[in-house]
Amino acid sequence: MIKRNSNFAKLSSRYLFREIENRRREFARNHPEAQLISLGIGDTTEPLPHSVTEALKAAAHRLGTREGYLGYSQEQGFQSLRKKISDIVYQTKIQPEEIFISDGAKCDIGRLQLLFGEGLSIAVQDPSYPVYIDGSILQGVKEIIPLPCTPENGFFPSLNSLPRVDLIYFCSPNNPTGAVATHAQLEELVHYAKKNQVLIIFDAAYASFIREAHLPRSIYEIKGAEEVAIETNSFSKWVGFTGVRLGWTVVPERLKYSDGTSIRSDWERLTTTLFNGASNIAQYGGLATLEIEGLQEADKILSFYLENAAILKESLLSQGCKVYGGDNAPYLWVSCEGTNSWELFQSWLENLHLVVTPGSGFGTYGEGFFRLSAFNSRENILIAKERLRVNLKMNSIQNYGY
Ligand code: PGU
Repeated sequence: MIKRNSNFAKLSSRYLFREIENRRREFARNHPEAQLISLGIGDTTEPLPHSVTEALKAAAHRLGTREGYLGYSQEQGFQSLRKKISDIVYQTKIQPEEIFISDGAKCDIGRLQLLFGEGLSIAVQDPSYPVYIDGSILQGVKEIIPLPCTPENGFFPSLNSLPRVDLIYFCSPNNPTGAVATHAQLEELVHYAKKNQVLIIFDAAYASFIREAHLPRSIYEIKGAEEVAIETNSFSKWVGFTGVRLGWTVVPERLKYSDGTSIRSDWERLTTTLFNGASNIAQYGGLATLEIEGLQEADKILSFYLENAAILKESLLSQGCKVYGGDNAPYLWVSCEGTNSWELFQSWLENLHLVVTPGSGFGTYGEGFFRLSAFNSRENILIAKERLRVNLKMNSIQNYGY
């Protein structure tokens, strides 16, 4: 029979969020009375904006008519959607031809890993979104170098001592720390990449949460980034499309391999071969999001999640916890004061009936922290706040470990 891909043996047995879901389900099965609140996986909870739902409905309806039926369309996505993203997200700095519409950032990260193939040395922020590392292991990279991101370095890694790598993953606003890189920090990153001829994969999936105007929402706000960076982004968190599925990746024309050939043309070759385009219904939803009404409605929902983050942050700070993030991102990164993060996870599940994400699931430097997601109803956030108030008053965070 066929041999197993040996890279699977290098992965932990379950993907982080599957492991959390399994533990949550098991607890719920044994304690059906428990009112569990999930502050774990970053999954949107609020209904879609009205104007977007109307566009989705109309698109679905058109598919049921002879004149409006659409089959496969352009693999790169509707020209109208790429043009709108170019205008609104990138103020025309990025051309529609450089934008590839997809079924989400996670899927594009996987395809990028396929594009660059095996044998690479990569560097990854630690802690970081686990897909960068798990996917790289499957891809067969040679070496993974962690870039520690801690409160001490303001969650921005030191690049000085980094050995030669081919590729750096960088996520801002960051999952899980909620930190947003400043303009000066991204300049340092781009400068480093240019000087050392390193490619950056920049994940901007949470860019729409940035509220402080001076903070960059795209790597392409940095001069020269088109020569060193690919950017991936998504409608998932922006407008609640985690289930609808729509995202995009920018591969600039000016981005070249070491032999001077075009990375964009290989990306086009790969996506036309292995991807048949994002759902056309979802793309109409994307177009509606980019209209004035859609942008305003989406923004209200984003502000709502940020208010949730502020409520939780304020509550934890008032209990004396060390809390980071949450101001321009939907995640809080909380110190568990020396407690093992999986033990804290289990203890909060059993005692507080709150599901969190243990920091070590995001990397070695995530140990000693946990992540709280602000994606939830206000009602649940207030219940969670009350549970934290009552329980943390009686017990320090440490006492929730075993
Ligand atoms: N990039 C980052 C940095 C993310 O945190 C997530 C989702 C994605 C991409 C996925 O974007 P899509 O466009 O929806 O594909 N992270 C969530 C969900 C967990 C997961 O496995 O994707 C989280 O809780 O971290």
